[in-house]
Amino acid sequence: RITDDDKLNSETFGTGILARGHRLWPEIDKTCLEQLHYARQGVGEDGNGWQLFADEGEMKMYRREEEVDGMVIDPLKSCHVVKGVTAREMCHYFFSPEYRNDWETTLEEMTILENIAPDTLVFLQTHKRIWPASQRDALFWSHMRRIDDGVDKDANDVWIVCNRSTQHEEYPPANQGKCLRIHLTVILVCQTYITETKTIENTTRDDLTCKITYCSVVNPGGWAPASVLRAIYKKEYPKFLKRFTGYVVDQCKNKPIMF
Ligand code: 6CM
Repeated sequence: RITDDDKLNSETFGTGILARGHRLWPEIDKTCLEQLHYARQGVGEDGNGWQLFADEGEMKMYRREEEVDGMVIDPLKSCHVVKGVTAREMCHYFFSPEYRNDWETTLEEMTILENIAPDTLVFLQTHKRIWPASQRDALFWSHMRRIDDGVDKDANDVWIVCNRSTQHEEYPPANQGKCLRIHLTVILVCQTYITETKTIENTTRDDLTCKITYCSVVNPGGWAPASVLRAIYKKEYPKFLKRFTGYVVDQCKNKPIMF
């Protein structure tokens, strides 16, 4: 059980202090750094094999067509720019279970299997069945942290949330044959930019710009027709990013800024 003292310790001593002793910690730490490096590479000057499939205002989404054993696992990379919120706020709403149902449109049910630390949770989610495919579930750890490695020199701060599939003894895949288990790796990287003439103390929401990179690779965990899957992704990913970012802007509007 996480107490208020633990939460305070995590704020004082920084990321991972409470999760560090956990069996998943080495993998969580390594995956976050790898995924951050991958997200920072962008899509390159000439697209580098990335195809732009959604281009709406500031939001751009790219994918690569990839298959393993006949299953579509197209990696996705997207960037967006949103005004009026911070990187931490964006990550807070993406990570925290209490808001997930407000913005996640494919969700049927969500359970927290393990509360490792205030910034590290294990989730089991069942997603809505999309005809004609079987229903899917996902079991994954989720970790949120501030990045302080000095790489993004122009940004005021950088926050990430990384999600990756894992196993849990009590919840094996295809339990009772109901769902196929998808395998996912997801990272949300957010950077806050503040109008140059402002300091943190006199910043208002009009001075904030949040740059977002969202990358995901989802293995559907069992055969699904490639054309159906690609059509679903093409529709659902832009819908998700617009809805989620709009939701965060809305939630933050009349609240104090959270850096
Ligand atoms: O990253 C997103 N959401 C996070 C919190 O829920 C988390 C979850 C990812 C699950 C991604 C599942 C996508 C596929 C769901 C439909 C499965 C149907 C398969 C049908 C086969 C034909 O990282 C946002 C995810 C937005 C996805 C559009």
